[in-house]
Amino acid sequence: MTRGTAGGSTGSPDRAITPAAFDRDQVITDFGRVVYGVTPALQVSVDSTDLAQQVMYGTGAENRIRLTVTGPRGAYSFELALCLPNTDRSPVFLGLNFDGNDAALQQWPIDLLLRRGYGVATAHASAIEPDRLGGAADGIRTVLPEGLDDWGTLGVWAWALSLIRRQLPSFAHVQADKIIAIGHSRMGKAALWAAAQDTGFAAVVSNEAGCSGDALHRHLSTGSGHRPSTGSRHRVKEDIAAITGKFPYWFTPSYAGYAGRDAELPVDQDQLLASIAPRPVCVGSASEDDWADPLGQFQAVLAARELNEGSGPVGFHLRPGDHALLAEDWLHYLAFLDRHLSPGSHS
Ligand code: GTR
Repeated sequence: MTRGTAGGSTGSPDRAITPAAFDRDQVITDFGRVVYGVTPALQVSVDSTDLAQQVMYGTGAENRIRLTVTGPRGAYSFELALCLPNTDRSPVFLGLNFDGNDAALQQWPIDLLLRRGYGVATAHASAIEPDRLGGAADGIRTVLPEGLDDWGTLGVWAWALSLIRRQLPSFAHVQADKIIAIGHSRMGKAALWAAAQDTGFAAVVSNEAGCSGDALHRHLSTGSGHRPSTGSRHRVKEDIAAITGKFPYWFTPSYAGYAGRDAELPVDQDQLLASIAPRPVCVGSASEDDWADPLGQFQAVLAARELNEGSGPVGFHLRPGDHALLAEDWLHYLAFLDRHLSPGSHS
């Protein structure tokens, strides 16, 4: 099967591939090659240790677990927080957090999620690979084979999400085939990339992932003004130049080569969303969220629905307000997943 834009040969700002030309495997190969870095095939072993720190909620319990990943250059540990409702088996949201597990469990509406029959698993992204230039020298990569320098930190986080996803069924009451990748902003980018590559994720929720996540590149007019804002294009706060200027290490080095040439990228984010079908994808946005680019997100969702030809739901919600993952957002995601995760999956 061929794709209209593989290899970026057209360079047309208005290019979009047709459903007939859509090739999921090629899309994933291209995103690895050009955007996030190719995920290496890695042989690691994972052990879990119960840290015996249980907190009881009326609706369930929270446990802390140490995951130890052993690779060719040694062992590396990080903590996982796992909250499960008082049900036989439950679907579980799995997402990385910005500020540590304690902060995440305070910020996320755990009681609500448990009450609705969903579990939550989370780990601190920077405990896996520090979110800074040079962070690779202090994170999980230090126990993996040397020479993985073209692999972006978003790619490492996505790989870690898959690693945790595969570990979760070893804990009682986790419904193995109902693990949902979730993330806000940069963690949403990682969640999408994880779910695109790993079909073991049952669904993905991308909250305001924006540039290089869930917003289209091909319709934007960059803030630096090198392309006029005409037609369907609109100005955004963040484009490839901006994001690779601030966070070069999130991506494979060649991505920065598309700075100022966003529309020439051989892939676009609608293809990432469409590659997850038939599994459900839900995108959330906020009207004042300049980072996420609500219009670009909506355009990506519409284009993804066309590309996947209805083979899987791609949801969208827009709420008033700014860049954040709020209880209100979780309510939308619960409603979407109650509807689209296969029935009878949880009580
Ligand atoms: C910004 C970044 C955005 C988004 C955001 C966040 O600085 O440029 O793409 O990821 O951070 O993660 O909150």
